[in-house]
Amino acid sequence: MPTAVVLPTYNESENIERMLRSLRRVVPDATIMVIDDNSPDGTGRIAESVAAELGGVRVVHRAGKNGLGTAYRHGFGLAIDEGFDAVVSMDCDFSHDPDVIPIMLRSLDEGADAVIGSRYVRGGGTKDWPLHRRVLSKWGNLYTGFVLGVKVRDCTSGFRAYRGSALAAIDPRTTRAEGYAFLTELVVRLSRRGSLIVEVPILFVDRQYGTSKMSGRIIAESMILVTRWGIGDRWRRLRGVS
Ligand SMILES: Nc1nc2c(ncn2[C@@H]2O[C@H](COP(=O)(O)OP(=O)(O)OP(=O)(O)O)[C@@H](O)[C@H]2O)c(=O)[nH]1
Ligand SMILES: [Mg+2]
Repeated sequence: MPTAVVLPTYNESENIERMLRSLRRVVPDATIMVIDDNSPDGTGRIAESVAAELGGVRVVHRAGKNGLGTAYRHGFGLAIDEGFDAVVSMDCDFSHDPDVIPIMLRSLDEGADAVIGSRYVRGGGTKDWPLHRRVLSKWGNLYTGFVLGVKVRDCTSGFRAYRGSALAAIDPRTTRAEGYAFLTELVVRLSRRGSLIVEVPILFVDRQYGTSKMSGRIIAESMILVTRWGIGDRWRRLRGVS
Protein backbone atom coordinates (compact mmCIF):
# COMPACT_ATOMS: atom_id res chain seq x y z
CA MET A 1 0.00 0.00 0.00
CA PRO A 2 1.31 3.52 -0.77
CA THR A 3 3.08 4.54 2.43
CA ALA A 4 4.48 7.81 3.80
CA VAL A 5 6.99 7.89 6.65
CA VAL A 6 6.90 11.21 8.52
CA LEU A 7 10.24 11.92 10.17
CA PRO A 8 10.50 15.12 12.26
CA THR A 9 14.07 16.24 12.83
CA TYR A 10 15.83 18.82 14.94
CA ASN A 11 19.60 18.57 15.26
CA GLU A 12 19.88 14.98 14.09
CA SER A 13 23.00 15.42 11.94
CA GLU A 14 24.58 12.30 13.45
CA ASN A 15 21.51 10.16 12.73
CA ILE A 16 19.77 11.44 9.60
CA GLU A 17 21.89 9.80 6.91
CA ARG A 18 21.90 6.37 8.55
CA MET A 19 18.16 6.65 9.22
CA LEU A 20 17.30 7.54 5.62
CA ARG A 21 19.40 4.64 4.33
CA SER A 22 17.79 2.22 6.82
CA LEU A 23 14.31 3.34 5.81
CA ARG A 24 15.12 3.00 2.12
CA ARG A 25 16.24 -0.58 2.79
CA VAL A 26 13.28 -1.55 5.00
CA VAL A 27 10.48 0.17 3.05
CA PRO A 28 11.95 0.69 -0.43
CA ASP A 29 8.73 2.05 -1.94
CA ALA A 30 7.70 4.41 0.85
CA THR A 31 7.83 8.18 0.50
CA ILE A 32 9.88 9.61 3.33
CA MET A 33 8.95 13.09 4.52
CA VAL A 34 11.62 14.76 6.62
CA ILE A 35 10.19 17.72 8.55
CA ASP A 36 13.19 19.76 9.64
CA ASP A 37 12.94 22.92 11.73
CA ASN A 38 15.98 24.69 10.34
CA SER A 39 18.33 22.61 12.52
CA PRO A 40 21.44 24.67 13.36
CA ASP A 41 23.60 21.54 12.94
CA GLY A 42 22.74 21.26 9.24
CA THR A 43 20.42 18.21 9.42
CA GLY A 44 18.28 19.71 6.64
CA ARG A 45 21.23 20.06 4.29
CA ILE A 46 22.43 16.52 4.92
CA ALA A 47 18.89 15.23 4.34
CA GLU A 48 18.76 17.06 0.99
CA SER A 49 21.98 15.52 -0.25
CA VAL A 50 21.06 11.97 0.84
CA ALA A 51 17.59 12.51 -0.66
CA ALA A 52 19.12 13.39 -4.02
CA GLU A 53 21.00 10.10 -3.96
CA LEU A 54 18.25 7.80 -2.65
CA GLY A 55 15.12 9.25 -4.26
CA GLY A 56 11.66 9.06 -2.70
CA VAL A 57 12.70 11.40 0.11
CA ARG A 58 11.15 14.82 0.51
CA VAL A 59 12.61 17.40 2.86
CA VAL A 60 10.33 20.08 4.27
CA HIS A 61 12.24 23.04 5.72
CA ARG A 62 10.44 25.07 8.34
CA ALA A 63 11.63 28.40 9.66
CA GLY A 64 12.51 27.44 13.23
CA LYS A 65 11.99 25.02 16.10
CA ASN A 66 8.26 24.81 16.51
CA GLY A 67 7.82 21.61 18.50
CA LEU A 68 7.24 17.98 17.67
CA GLY A 69 3.45 18.29 17.63
CA THR A 70 3.48 21.00 14.98
CA ALA A 71 5.99 19.04 12.88
CA TYR A 72 3.70 16.00 12.93
CA ARG A 73 0.68 18.16 12.09
CA HIS A 74 2.55 19.48 9.09
CA GLY A 75 3.71 16.06 7.86
CA PHE A 76 0.39 14.32 8.48
CA GLY A 77 -1.41 17.13 6.66
CA LEU A 78 0.77 16.58 3.59
CA ALA A 79 0.32 12.79 3.74
CA ILE A 80 -3.47 13.12 4.04
CA ASP A 81 -3.70 15.61 1.16
CA GLU A 82 -1.71 13.26 -1.01
CA GLY A 83 -3.94 10.30 -0.18
CA PHE A 84 -1.40 7.82 1.22
CA ASP A 85 -2.97 4.52 2.38
CA ALA A 86 -0.56 4.23 5.31
CA VAL A 87 1.20 6.94 7.32
CA VAL A 88 4.09 6.02 9.63
CA SER A 89 5.53 8.34 12.27
CA MET A 90 8.84 7.82 14.04
CA ASP A 91 11.79 9.56 15.70
CA CYS A 92 15.07 10.01 13.88
CA ASP A 93 17.29 8.97 16.81
CA PHE A 94 17.05 5.15 16.43
CA SER A 95 14.98 4.83 19.59
CA HIS A 96 12.47 3.43 17.10
CA ASP A 97 13.79 0.46 15.13
CA PRO A 98 12.93 0.83 11.43
CA ASP A 99 12.75 -2.99 11.13
CA VAL A 100 9.44 -2.92 13.04
CA ILE A 101 7.71 -0.90 10.27
CA PRO A 102 6.85 -3.94 8.08
CA ILE A 103 5.19 -5.60 11.11
CA MET A 104 3.10 -2.47 11.62
CA LEU A 105 2.12 -2.28 7.96
CA ARG A 106 1.09 -5.94 8.02
CA SER A 107 -1.17 -5.20 10.95
CA LEU A 108 -2.82 -2.38 8.98
CA ASP A 109 -3.26 -4.84 6.11
CA GLU A 110 -5.02 -7.20 8.51
CA GLY A 111 -7.55 -4.54 9.47
CA ALA A 112 -6.07 -2.29 12.16
CA ASP A 113 -6.80 1.45 11.83
CA ALA A 114 -3.75 2.43 13.85
CA VAL A 115 -0.76 0.46 15.11
CA ILE A 116 1.24 1.72 18.07
CA GLY A 117 4.78 0.59 18.82
CA SER A 118 4.28 0.00 22.53
CA ARG A 119 6.72 -0.15 25.42
CA TYR A 120 4.03 -1.25 27.85
CA VAL A 121 2.65 -4.46 26.37
CA ARG A 122 4.16 -7.90 26.89
CA GLY A 123 7.47 -8.13 25.04
CA GLY A 124 7.99 -4.35 24.96
CA GLY A 125 10.27 -2.19 27.08
CA THR A 126 12.99 0.42 27.24
CA LYS A 127 16.75 0.08 27.13
CA ASP A 128 19.35 2.42 28.65
CA TRP A 129 16.76 4.95 29.76
CA PRO A 130 17.63 6.73 33.01
CA LEU A 131 15.34 5.99 35.95
CA HIS A 132 13.63 9.40 35.92
CA ARG A 133 12.63 8.96 32.26
CA ARG A 134 11.30 5.45 32.90
CA VAL A 135 9.26 6.62 35.86
CA LEU A 136 7.93 9.68 34.05
CA SER A 137 6.88 7.73 30.98
CA LYS A 138 5.40 4.73 32.78
CA TRP A 139 3.45 6.77 35.35
CA GLY A 140 2.48 9.35 32.76
CA ASN A 141 0.89 6.58 30.71
CA LEU A 142 -0.83 5.01 33.73
CA TYR A 143 -2.22 8.44 34.66
CA THR A 144 -3.38 9.04 31.09
CA GLY A 145 -5.13 5.66 30.91
CA PHE A 146 -6.80 6.26 34.27
CA VAL A 147 -7.95 9.83 33.60
CA LEU A 148 -9.06 9.34 30.01
CA GLY A 149 -10.26 5.75 30.25
CA VAL A 150 -8.49 4.69 27.06
CA LYS A 151 -7.42 1.07 26.72
CA VAL A 152 -4.12 1.88 24.99
CA ARG A 153 -1.13 1.12 27.23
CA ASP A 154 1.36 3.43 25.52
CA CYS A 155 -0.38 6.68 24.56
CA THR A 156 2.82 8.69 24.17
CA SER A 157 4.76 6.46 21.81
CA GLY A 158 5.54 8.36 18.62
CA PHE A 159 6.26 5.17 16.69
CA ARG A 160 3.03 4.43 14.86
CA ALA A 161 1.35 3.51 11.61
CA TYR A 162 -2.07 4.86 10.72
CA ARG A 163 -4.49 3.83 8.01
CA GLY A 164 -4.64 6.99 5.88
CA SER A 165 -8.44 7.16 6.00
CA ALA A 166 -8.49 6.74 9.81
CA LEU A 167 -5.94 9.53 10.20
CA ALA A 168 -7.87 11.82 7.86
CA ALA A 169 -11.08 11.13 9.82
CA ILE A 170 -9.61 12.46 13.08
CA ASP A 171 -8.17 15.53 11.33
CA PRO A 172 -4.78 15.92 13.06
CA ARG A 173 -4.56 19.50 11.79
CA THR A 174 -7.17 20.63 14.30
CA THR A 175 -5.17 19.37 17.31
CA ARG A 176 -3.37 21.98 19.39
CA ALA A 177 -0.71 20.39 21.61
CA GLU A 178 2.83 21.53 20.92
CA GLY A 179 4.70 18.52 22.28
CA TYR A 180 4.08 14.82 22.72
CA ALA A 181 0.59 15.42 24.18
CA PHE A 182 -0.31 15.58 20.50
CA LEU A 183 0.14 11.80 20.42
CA THR A 184 -2.30 11.29 23.29
CA GLU A 185 -4.76 13.62 21.58
CA LEU A 186 -4.76 11.40 18.48
CA VAL A 187 -5.28 8.24 20.56
CA VAL A 188 -8.27 9.87 22.28
CA ARG A 189 -9.79 10.87 18.96
CA LEU A 190 -9.24 7.40 17.45
CA SER A 191 -10.78 5.72 20.52
CA ARG A 192 -13.82 7.98 20.45
CA ARG A 193 -14.43 7.06 16.81
CA GLY A 194 -14.23 3.37 17.65
CA SER A 195 -11.11 2.82 15.53
CA LEU A 196 -9.27 -0.48 15.92
CA ILE A 197 -6.00 0.36 17.67
CA VAL A 198 -3.42 -2.43 17.89
CA GLU A 199 -0.26 -2.28 20.02
CA VAL A 200 2.83 -4.15 18.91
CA PRO A 201 5.73 -4.53 21.38
CA ILE A 202 8.84 -2.45 20.80
CA LEU A 203 12.10 -2.09 22.66
CA PHE A 204 12.67 1.66 22.94
CA VAL A 205 16.44 2.22 22.95
CA ASP A 206 17.81 5.49 24.32
CA ARG A 207 19.47 7.62 21.68
CA GLN A 208 23.21 7.05 21.19
CA TYR A 209 23.90 10.28 19.28
CA GLY A 210 22.50 13.78 19.61
CA THR A 211 20.52 15.24 22.48
CA SER A 212 16.96 14.89 23.73
CA LYS A 213 14.56 17.78 23.12
CA MET A 214 12.32 16.80 26.00
CA SER A 215 11.63 19.75 28.32
CA GLY A 216 9.79 20.50 31.53
CA ARG A 217 7.39 22.71 29.60
CA ILE A 218 6.43 19.88 27.24
CA ILE A 219 5.91 17.49 30.17
CA ALA A 220 3.75 20.09 31.94
CA GLU A 221 1.74 20.66 28.77
CA SER A 222 0.99 16.95 28.55
CA MET A 223 -0.15 16.66 32.19
CA ILE A 224 -2.31 19.78 31.99
CA LEU A 225 -3.98 18.74 28.73
CA VAL A 226 -4.64 15.14 29.84
CA THR A 227 -6.19 16.45 33.07
CA ARG A 228 -8.27 19.00 31.16
CA TRP A 229 -9.51 16.38 28.65
CA GLY A 230 -10.36 14.03 31.53
CA ILE A 231 -12.39 16.71 33.32
CA GLY A 232 -14.09 17.59 30.02
CA ASP A 233 -15.03 13.92 29.51
CA ARG A 234 -16.55 13.58 32.96
CA TRP A 235 -18.43 16.86 32.61
CA ARG A 236 -19.91 15.75 29.29
CA ARG A 237 -20.91 12.39 30.78
CA LEU A 238 -22.54 14.11 33.76
CA ARG A 239 -24.59 16.24 31.41
CA GLY A 240 -25.46 13.16 29.35
CA VAL A 241 -23.70 14.41 26.22
CA SER A 242 -21.50 11.81 24.51
N1 LIG B 1 10.84 19.26 13.29
C1 LIG B 1 11.01 19.11 14.61
N2 LIG B 1 11.44 17.92 15.09
C2 LIG B 1 11.62 17.80 16.44
C3 LIG B 1 11.36 18.86 17.34
N3 LIG B 1 11.63 18.41 18.60
C4 LIG B 1 12.04 17.13 18.47
N4 LIG B 1 12.04 16.77 17.16
C5 LIG B 1 12.39 15.46 16.59
O1 LIG B 1 11.44 14.55 17.08
C6 LIG B 1 12.01 13.30 17.40
C7 LIG B 1 11.86 13.03 18.89
O2 LIG B 1 12.62 13.97 19.64
P1 LIG B 1 13.59 13.59 20.86
O3 LIG B 1 14.47 14.70 21.24
O4 LIG B 1 14.23 12.29 20.57
O5 LIG B 1 12.55 13.51 21.97
P2 LIG B 1 11.99 12.25 22.64
O6 LIG B 1 12.14 11.05 21.76
O7 LIG B 1 10.64 12.63 23.09
O8 LIG B 1 12.95 12.22 23.86
P3 LIG B 1 14.11 11.18 24.18
O9 LIG B 1 13.40 10.05 24.76
O10 LIG B 1 14.97 11.90 25.12
O11 LIG B 1 14.80 10.80 22.92
C8 LIG B 1 13.46 13.39 16.95
O12 LIG B 1 13.57 12.89 15.63
C9 LIG B 1 13.73 14.89 17.02
O13 LIG B 1 14.76 15.29 16.16
C10 LIG B 1 10.91 20.10 16.80
O14 LIG B 1 10.66 21.07 17.50
N5 LIG B 1 10.76 20.17 15.44
MG1 LIG C 1 14.02 10.41 21.13
